[in-house]
This record gives sequence, structure tokens and C-alpha cells, in this order.
Amino acid sequence: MNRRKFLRIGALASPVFAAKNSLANNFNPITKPIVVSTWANGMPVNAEAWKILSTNGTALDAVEAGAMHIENEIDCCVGLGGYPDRDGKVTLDSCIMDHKANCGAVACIERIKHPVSVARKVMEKTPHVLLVGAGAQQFAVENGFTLEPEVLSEPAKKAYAEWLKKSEYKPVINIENMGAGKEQKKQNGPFAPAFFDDGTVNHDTMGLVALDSVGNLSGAVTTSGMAFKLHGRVGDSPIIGAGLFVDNEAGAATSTGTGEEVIRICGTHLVVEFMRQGYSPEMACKKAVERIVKRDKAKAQTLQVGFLALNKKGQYGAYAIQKGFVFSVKSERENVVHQSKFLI
Ligand code: SD4
Repeated sequence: MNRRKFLRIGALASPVFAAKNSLANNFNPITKPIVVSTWANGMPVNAEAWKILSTNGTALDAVEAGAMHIENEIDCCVGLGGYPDRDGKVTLDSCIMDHKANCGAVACIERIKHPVSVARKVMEKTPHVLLVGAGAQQFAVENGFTLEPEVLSEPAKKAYAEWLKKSEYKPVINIENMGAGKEQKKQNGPFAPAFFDDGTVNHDTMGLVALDSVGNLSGAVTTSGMAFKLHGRVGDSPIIGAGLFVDNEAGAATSTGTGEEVIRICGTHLVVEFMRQGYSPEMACKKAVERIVKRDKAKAQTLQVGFLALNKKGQYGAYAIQKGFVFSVKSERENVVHQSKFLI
């Protein structure tokens, strides 16, 4: 092979070429403001965030409002209505991060309705990033948050009673099988993904990232974590660089699924670094998913992890280990749920 030919092949194989190529192929055009959220129940979350983004509000306010919206749902999969740990306690994790890398988080907090707002207070009022457990709760109460009664939501009560029969901790493969698939298709118009029809929803996390009209990125995550986890277990969701990462030069990303696997690869930080190298959001998410699967292929068959990313231009993309990860997008031109591509 002559030297010129070798150089040409080398250039084709380089990440920079792959990145440019995949950006060019990205189906979603440059747009702002925009908000993207994990799962189909990201639709109402996006609607809340959009009220702020569409009136020239900040991405930071928008992601907090979106996360608060789902934390208010009393029999949903996030917030105090979520599933408990193996001791029957609902412990919540949340974080928030802005365009200047300011960030705050709470983990394993109990009886507080809006952990995302406590996370924002940690960011704005303390020199720290992460408060946990009783200390996080104490800080919340000192800052005017109400201690809610310690009761399980009806679905959580039922699921816990069922779980107690065997008391086996088995992380579920998080999927969202959209019920009424045809109806969704109608609503989503040309962007409609092919939804499943059995209506299964078995996840417990909301992650969202937004780009505001002045071009600043922010993100937030809120969750009750993996159902029936050990008391005190913390997943990826409140960990900056795992469940959420924002870098105003490159992009922002969030994750859902088995948090331990995301933490092991500093998942969202990795996704953002791939975007910095020039990869499209979808390719960046795919490369992070591949990193997890490559580490332990057999284990990956039993797991779900989904990444969702937004770059500085307002282009988004997602990738998951398994089928069944969906995400919601709201901008001037779209208000839809997309089905993520998957590796296995
Ligand atoms: C966790 N990543 O606690 C979360 C769980 C999740 O949909 O995303 N469930 O590990």
C-alpha cells in the first residue's frame, strides 16, 4: 500500500471523520430552545420546561420545573410515589447542573417531595455538591421544605407486598412499552416510533437536559432509584458525571437504567466527552453503551442502560443496551416521543 493510500484510510478511520460524518447524518437539525427527557412521561415534563424555555427563561429553571412536575405525581415511578427499598422506605436521589458547571445533589433523602429543588439549594447556598441521607433531609428542612408523611403510594404498596414474597433483588430491564401504540403514532405524527402495545412501564427515573434561547445548557435528574435496593444504596442519578453531566462547550447528557453500570464508566461524562470530540449525540451515546457491553457481554444481556444527549446546537440523540428505551423531545418544531436505538 502506498503512503498516500494509507493516509487516506487512516483519515477515514479516525474519530474526527466518523464524527463529522455522523453529525452530517443526524436527522434533527440545529434548534433552540429545546428540552429532551427520558421516557414517554417526559412529555408532560417537557411541557412544564417549555413554559419557561419558550418565554426566554433559563435552561436551569426549565429543568427544575420539569423535574418538579414529575415529583408531584403521587403514583408514578419517580418521587415519593416511587417504589421503596427492601426495608419499605422510599429514598430519593436527585441532581441539577448548569452551564457554568455549578451543580448540586442529594442522595438517599427521605420524606421530601422535591429533591431536585433541594439539590438546587445545595448548589446555590452551600460550598458542597452532594448531601446524603439524614444530613440532606436536615438541610432541606432548614431551608423550608416540609417533611412529608412516610406512606407508600398504592402501586408501591402493592408492588412491595408482592416483592416481599420472595425478597429477591433483581434489577429489572427498564423499558417503556407504550400502551395504545396506534394512538401514540397519531399524536406523534411523522416522527412516531413503533411502540409496543402492552403498556408496560417499569422504570423509576426522570432525566432531562435543555438548551435555552441564549444557548446555555442545563440538566436535572430525579429518581426513587432501583426498586427494592438495599437501604442506603445510591445509583447514578445524583452523581455528577454518571447520571448527569453538562458542559456548555460540548453538550449535556443524562442516563437511566442500572445505575451501577453507569457509575462504573462515568457514563454521562463519557458521552459529553465524545460529543466534544465531534461525535453526534446519538453516536456519543452509542459509544458509551458499547463501553458497558464490552466490559461484560453476558451481564449486559440482563441489564438496561439508556443515555440521552443534547449538543450545543440543539441536536439530540439516544442509545440503549436493550429495546424499550424511549425519550421525549420538545422544541418549536417537535413535541414527540422517539424510540431509542439499541445495541442488543
Ligand atoms: C438508578 N438509574 O437508581 C437509576 C434507576 C433508573 O429507570 O434509571 N430507573 O440506578
